[in-house]
Amino acid sequence: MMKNHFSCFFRCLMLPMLGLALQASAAPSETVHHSPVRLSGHVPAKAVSESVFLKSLDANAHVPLTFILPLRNKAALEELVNRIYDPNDELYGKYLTTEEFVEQFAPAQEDYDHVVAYVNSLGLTVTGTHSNRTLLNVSGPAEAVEKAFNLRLHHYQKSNGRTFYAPDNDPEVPGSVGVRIHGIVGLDNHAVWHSYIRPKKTAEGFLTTEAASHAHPSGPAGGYSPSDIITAYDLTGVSANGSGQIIAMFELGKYQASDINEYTKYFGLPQAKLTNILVDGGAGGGIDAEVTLDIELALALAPESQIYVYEGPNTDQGVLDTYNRIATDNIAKQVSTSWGMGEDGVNPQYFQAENAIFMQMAAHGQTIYAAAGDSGAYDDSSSQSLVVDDPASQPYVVAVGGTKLTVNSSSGAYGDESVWNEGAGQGAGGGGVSSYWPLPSWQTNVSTLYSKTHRNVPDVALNADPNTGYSIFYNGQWTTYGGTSCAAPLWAAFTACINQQRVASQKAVLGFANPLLYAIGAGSSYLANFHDITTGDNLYYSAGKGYDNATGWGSFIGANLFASLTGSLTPPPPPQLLPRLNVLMKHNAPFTAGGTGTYKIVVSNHGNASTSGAVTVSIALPNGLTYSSLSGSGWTFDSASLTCTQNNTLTAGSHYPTITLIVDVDPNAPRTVIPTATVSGGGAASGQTTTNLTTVR
Ligand SMILES: [Ca+2]
Repeated sequence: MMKNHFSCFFRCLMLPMLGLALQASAAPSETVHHSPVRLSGHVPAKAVSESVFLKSLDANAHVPLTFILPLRNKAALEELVNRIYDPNDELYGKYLTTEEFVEQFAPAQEDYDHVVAYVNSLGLTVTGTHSNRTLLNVSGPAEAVEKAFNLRLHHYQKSNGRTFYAPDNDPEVPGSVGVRIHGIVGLDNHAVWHSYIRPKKTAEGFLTTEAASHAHPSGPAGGYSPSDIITAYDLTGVSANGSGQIIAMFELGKYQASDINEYTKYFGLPQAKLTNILVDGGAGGGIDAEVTLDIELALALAPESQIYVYEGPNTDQGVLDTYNRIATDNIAKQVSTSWGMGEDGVNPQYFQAENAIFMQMAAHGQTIYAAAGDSGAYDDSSSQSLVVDDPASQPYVVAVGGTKLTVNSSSGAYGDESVWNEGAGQGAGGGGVSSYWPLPSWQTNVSTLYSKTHRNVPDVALNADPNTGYSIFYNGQWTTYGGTSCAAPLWAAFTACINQQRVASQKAVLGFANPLLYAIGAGSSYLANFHDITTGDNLYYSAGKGYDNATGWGSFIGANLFASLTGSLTPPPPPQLLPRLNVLMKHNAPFTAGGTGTYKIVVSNHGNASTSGAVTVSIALPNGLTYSSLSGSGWTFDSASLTCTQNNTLTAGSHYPTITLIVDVDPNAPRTVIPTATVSGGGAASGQTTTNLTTVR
């Protein structure tokens, strides 16, 4: 019933908007682009500069590639996701099904087909297609890849001995393909994704004596048992156990079920309900402690949940395919990943490919937690610079940092918690500032952020110090493990319990949690819901009162945060009667230096009341673009200040006639220009600004 209602509402509201958007961004086929274009950002300059050239790649070497296609109507999707997570909006909690997502936001089938036809024409083989059409897996011999993209593939060796290949140039593709893709992943294979676990460093034999020396932590080898975690983080009064919920584990390794069975048996937990989903043939290599502890710790807090273990190969392609499978399956409403890489090792097209997947998860109501890394503020421990971890720094991911928790050795009650930091190179909770992602809207109202312009991480934290670590049964024996890898699955399991309760109360699942977690963090009930970590640092960022870039908002006070996340938000508060103005800015396919370009600007009213008084759109053009003309029915224009004014009333749910802005593109314009448009007035509570990232070729 809800679904039908929503589908109708969604269609009625969105289709006119999307129609406009499609109209505005002229289909690539209308403009013929047969001359080849060089894509950008495909040479891993940092890795190459730190390596020595060995030789050319063998002509017959097998090169797997993934073409990345951008989402259709990404700006509209961003706006929709914002509304889905706004408790005052009527779309609050109205998540999209996979079918709705594909219908509205997947790249067009004809664009996908165009790229497939191009790949076939090159003599490369399509090895995998995806239902959301954002990825296309391709493979071929090095010789064919070099010829196809007019570049050379070279073998390099890093100072640590590892070899990899990388292209000597960006790929060249026909213009008609260039406008349909973000880029190509896999022309280099320098990236290896790390897991974030730390075994406790201790002498053999010490483990058993330590376990016997105190009552808590009570697990084998002196680590935290499931009941220790429940006691310390105040979950004793929470009866939810994850029943009916599926937790997805993103993994690039394997586990053996006998380890999991021994863990559950030892602690008196029900037998684990495990399902393995092998992506691209599954992970290579043997069993991995990371996979094992992810599963065991999820079961520690949500023993009745089903665990779907998505296992893929440790390659760029394998990582994207595995995340994308979790999103397109859309059966797990909580996801945990403890695999990542320093942002400085990630290419722009890769950031964008991951981002599209995580945005789809948010649209579906899937919450993904990512370990923030184990090297403190210097995520890539080989570098001397401040780096945060991908995917934890992605804007639709909840980043989980690390603390050092101590408990009362007699009662097991929460004692003290500080930033996990054992010294440089020895392990510390990841955190800092993204160098890629701008400040997300849900971080704008936090006064203690280190950066006011870029995404701050982590968002939350939990115990991660191996010296106060968790008892894990791995490869036939008990070991104590720490690392932010332990903290992420525990948050996912906590979310499974929350979603069990929300479903039982006929509420939507939690979904992407940051808007809500930050609202609680910045509100008056913060200290009732979170342990605020105020002592220690992660080698650079210090903990402090409230949010900090070492531990985010801190760790959960289980029962209280559980109550807040299951009860306080629904029914949503009655909406205020206000117009809510939104502005969208679209452009026709890439601009040409020395030519002209057209932007279409649409102002709509998403509120529940008509506008009152004049509505103004202010446009700001960057260097490289010069004003040529403005037009649009019912608007008056001031070409000196680039403002557009409407005096007509705009009723709720409707939009004004489109504004057409024509600009001259400077012959020496930068490759990327970003104009902005801000709408204000009309009696709306606040203005709204949109940006448009335009490529100049
Ligand atoms: Ca704090």
